[in-house]
Amino acid sequence: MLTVILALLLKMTSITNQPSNLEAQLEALQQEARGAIAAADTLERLEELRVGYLGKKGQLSALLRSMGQLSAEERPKIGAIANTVKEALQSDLERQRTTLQAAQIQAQLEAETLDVTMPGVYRPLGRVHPLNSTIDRVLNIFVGLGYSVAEGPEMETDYYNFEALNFLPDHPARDMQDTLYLSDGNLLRTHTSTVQIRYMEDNDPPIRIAVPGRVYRRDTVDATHSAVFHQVEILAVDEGLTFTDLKGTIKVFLQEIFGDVPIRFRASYFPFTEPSAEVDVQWKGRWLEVMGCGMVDPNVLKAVGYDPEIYTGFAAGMGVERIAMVLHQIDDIRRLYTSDLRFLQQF
Ligand code: 2U9
Repeated sequence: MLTVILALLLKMTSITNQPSNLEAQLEALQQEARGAIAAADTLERLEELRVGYLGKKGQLSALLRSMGQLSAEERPKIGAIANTVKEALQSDLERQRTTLQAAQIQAQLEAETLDVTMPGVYRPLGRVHPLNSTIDRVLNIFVGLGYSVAEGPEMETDYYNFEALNFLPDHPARDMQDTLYLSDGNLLRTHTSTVQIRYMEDNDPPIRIAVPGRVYRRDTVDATHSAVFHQVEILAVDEGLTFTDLKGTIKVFLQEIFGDVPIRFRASYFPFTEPSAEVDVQWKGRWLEVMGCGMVDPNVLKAVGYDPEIYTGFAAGMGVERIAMVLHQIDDIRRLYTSDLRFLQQF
């Protein structure tokens, strides 16, 4: 029995070692590999095939290893055939790689094609809000007169909003404006005059500043009142400034805004100015109040360390909403805050 098995094993090994058999295996390998290479549809698959057939641990190397058992005359012959197979497969792989790469580039080009005939994306054109365009116009006029623009915080202390501006603790003017107080004792500024105080603390005269900003009051909202609105205030402090300088400045400003319209000054009262006035313009046949003004009270100058014996100042303030409403015949202040495009597109 053992002899039979041994004889069989010997026969099998001798068969595999026979040159004709190796030649046939090489032939079969070549056929199979060429078919697989031609069928490869991705570069990754092609690389897998290259490693599988021609790699160090590939099928061709495995066949070549068994060449050791061939006779000395047979070895070069089979070696030459193996080389031909190797070269054939290499050239097949190279050709298929070129084909697949070209297809990949073509697919990429097609995917990235830009259709210049497609309609564009519609983006509605924005425009400047009438409140902002009014602020811009007002500031531009004062910048043209030599003023700088200054800004400051909306949350303030009692000192900057009232005390430094000559509102005494029991001053009736404190009741004139209902203030929004915060739980920590701070408040939301009721006017932008707080910024002028801060500016004067930090700068020596002469000064000329225009201050735009949001202000807060405890007001019931209606067609002409809002709890939050915008002001622009101006302040000039120098040696020898008079009420005449104030009147001239305001006249130039109002003419720039409203054109050549009649203006009038009416005596008024503010804690921070003395004397004080309100200013009206005649607009479409009616007198309309558009701003307030006055000579800075000496107590305010003293509070920031300016000597009122040397310096005088004038100041003025306006509500931006009011100016915009008069200019554009807007009947309700709330239209300025509701972002209704039918309203906004008119500007
Ligand atoms: C300092 C000193 C004085 C600013 C002034 C007015 C008069 C005024 C109102 C117009 C309409 C406020 O928005 S409104 O309700 N303003 O009438 N404002 S004088 O005076 C100042 C400012 C700062 C240091």
